[in-house]
Order: sequence, then C-alpha cells, then structure tokens
Amino acid sequence: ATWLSDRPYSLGGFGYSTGAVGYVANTITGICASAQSLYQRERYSASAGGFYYQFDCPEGIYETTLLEAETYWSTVGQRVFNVFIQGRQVLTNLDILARAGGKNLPLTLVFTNAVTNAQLQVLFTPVVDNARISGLQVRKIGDVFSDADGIPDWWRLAYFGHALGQVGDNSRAADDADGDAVSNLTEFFSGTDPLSISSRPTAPVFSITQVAVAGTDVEVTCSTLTNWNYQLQRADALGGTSAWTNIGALMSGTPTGLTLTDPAGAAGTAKFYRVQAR
Ligand SMILES: [Ca+2]
Ligand SMILES: [Ca+2]
Repeated sequence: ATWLSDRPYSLGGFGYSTGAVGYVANTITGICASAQSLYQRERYSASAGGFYYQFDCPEGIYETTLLEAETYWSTVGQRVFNVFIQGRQVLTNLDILARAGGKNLPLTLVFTNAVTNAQLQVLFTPVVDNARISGLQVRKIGDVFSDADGIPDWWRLAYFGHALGQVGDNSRAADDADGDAVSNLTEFFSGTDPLSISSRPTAPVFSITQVAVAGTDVEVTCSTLTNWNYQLQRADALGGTSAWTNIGALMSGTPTGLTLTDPAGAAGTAKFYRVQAR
C-alpha cells in the first residue's frame, strides 16, 4: 500500500481536524524499515474534544484500519483514549501498550461500519494523556441496502435523491419510473438510466418451451433469466384490433425458467399467448 501524508480536511477530500503532529524516533519492533516512519509519526491531542479525520466518500460499507504503537510511555495506564467511527464508539479506554503487549510494538485495529451520509468520520478523544494515531486506512468493501429490495442506497440516491424506495416517485425496485417497460431493479443491474425512456437494456433472448392444459387452466412455460421479469399475455384473435391482455402477475425470472398460468384459459374458444420480458 502507498500511504499518503497527513493533511488537513478540505471539502470533497479527506484529512484531519485539529490535533498536533508528533514524532518519536524509536525503532518499532517487527516491521520493515520503510514502515518505521509511519509508526514514528503521529497526530495527537490532549484536549477533551480530541481530534478527528473526515473522508468524503460514496455511500457504502467501509473497513477502517488504525495503525498504532506506544512509542512514548512505558507503563500500562499512562495513555488511555477512546475512538468513535460515525459516532459509534469502537474503542473504549484503549491502552496501546497493554493491547500490543509492550512499548514500540505495532498494533493494527480493524473496524467495519456503514456510511449513509457521504462522509466517514473517525474521532479520537483522550482519557489519560493524549489520544493518538499513526496510520489510518479506509476502504469501501460493500454497498448499503437500507430497504433490502436489491437496489443499493447509492444508486437510488443518485437517481431519486433518497435512499429508500417510495411509491410517490415510482422508485421502488419493481417500479418502472420512466415507463420504458423495464423495472428499476433491472435498470440497476443493467447499468441503464431509470429516468430515461431511451436508456434501457436489450431484452434477453428466451423462448416459450411448452404450452399445456392442466384441468381448465393453460400453463405456459418459458426459459427466463434472473433480474428480468416476465408477463404472460393473452389475445383472443391475432392481428386486427385484437388487444393483448396481461394474465396474472409479473413474475421474477429464475435460472430454471417459469410456468405462467392462465386460470380457466382452457375453457371456451381458442386463445393466443405470448410472454413479455421486462
Ligand atoms: Ca424503467
Ligand atoms: Ca430507462
């Protein structure tokens, strides 16, 4: 990994707020020569409010790694501090010396948290002596799905301005906000614009594999793909003014296909069936 120098926070970027720079030229045991400088330098603060880092970043699940070493004190209890990530306390009364097992020993601490407000904040507050940090790494490891409908928050925020699906603006997964006959969920998976009728994925190739009578029902079986929805339609005549009518609910595709049913479709005159992929 390439480590960047400490820097003050600026809008749209990342960095520290308050605290001071420290340097202790001790050799850290068990790390390579090129990493010595990383552990020998620190940001620290003895003020009650501590100091913090902010990262302006996309919504997501983040892994935060803290690099620490006690380079100054030699006895347990001489430095104790707390750490908060996004306001959640992740370390209470951390004593680096005790946790690492001695002075000048590296300590790596890893945490996972969600970012839903486009900014990751890591706060250090002292309990005894200074709070301090030598290295801080954050990386996105996943998307946030606040309403568990298959569309991540960042995508809905980008197109609809809010994280949760809403009926009012047709932003739910199964909705078709732009009326291009492709659901928002499928537009997400396809990388197309859910608000543009001219931006839509190419429909998948599929086929009706069987039409069967079951009692008074007609069952239409077709091959399907996941992330696509399938609608059975029926017409009583072909061509002319005959209209296609939706039969039954829009069904989610599966790896093994679908059987779509027209209840009582076997009764009466001949009928015609087709399946639309959306
Ligand atoms: Ca659509
Ligand atoms: Ca579209």
